[in-house]
This record gives sequence, structure tokens and C-alpha cells, in this order.
Amino acid sequence: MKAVRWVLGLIVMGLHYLTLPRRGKRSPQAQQQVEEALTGYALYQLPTCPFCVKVRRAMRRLNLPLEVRDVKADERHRQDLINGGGKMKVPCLRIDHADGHSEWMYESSDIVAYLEGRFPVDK
Ligand SMILES: N[C@@H](CCC(=O)N[C@@H](CS)C(=O)NCC(=O)O)C(=O)O
Repeated sequence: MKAVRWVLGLIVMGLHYLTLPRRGKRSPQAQQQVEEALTGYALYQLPTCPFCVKVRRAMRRLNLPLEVRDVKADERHRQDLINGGGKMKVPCLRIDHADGHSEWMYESSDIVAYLEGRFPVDK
């Protein structure tokens, strides 16, 4: 089972790198504003999880260099996800709001839709 998962992960990563989407464009000022806003965001994920790859591809398409936290490589991130989000499931987008509370968004499609609405790129 571990070997099957490893091979599938390799295929997912290979396809991802072979078909990397083009980075979206914004004016330099708009990009700077976006990057400042992104300091409150982090994606909890696993490198070869296909749903996480889907979100990372959207991040690239939308030119969103937000922090990516690997829940397998770092036990603290795993614990933060379980304690804060309530379950060990990835991908999960953490949004730290100005009033101090954190929002934990699960489901790759919801995350992609949120990022597309919040940080559109120029056409
Ligand atoms: N419908 C979810 C599926 C996410 C999912 O199944 N993630 C797997 C990793 S590929 C996971 O975290 N599994 C752990 C679990 O469900 O407990 C999405 O689109 O985000």
C-alpha cells in the first residue's frame, strides 16, 4: 500500500511539474499589496496529495506566494492543524484575521474558489 501511494505520488508530482500553469500577472503595486495581505495566510498540506497539488497550482496561476506548511515533515504544523482546524485533513487554508481569530478552510474546491475571488489576477 505504501509503495502504491509512493508511485501515485510520483505520478501526481511528475504531471504537476510537466504541466505547470503560467503565473498570473498584476501590476507591481498590486502584487506588493497582495503579498502583504498574504502574511496572514498559510496552506497546511502534503507535497504529493492530489488535492494539495490542485490548490498549489491555483496559487501559482494566481501568483500567490503564501506560506506552505508540510504536516508530515513538521509535527508542530500537524498539531496546529488538528488543534486549530479540528481534523487532520489536507489541504487546509489558515487565515489569521486582524482581530486575532484564525479561520481554517478545508476542501480544495472551496479554497481555490476563495483565493480566486479574493486575489484575482489581470486578464
Ligand atoms: N475533498 C477533499 C479531499 C481531501 C483529502 O482526502 N485529503 C487527504 C490527503 S490526499 C487527507 O487529508 N486524508 C486524511 C483524512 O481524510 O483523514 C478536498 O478536496 O480537499
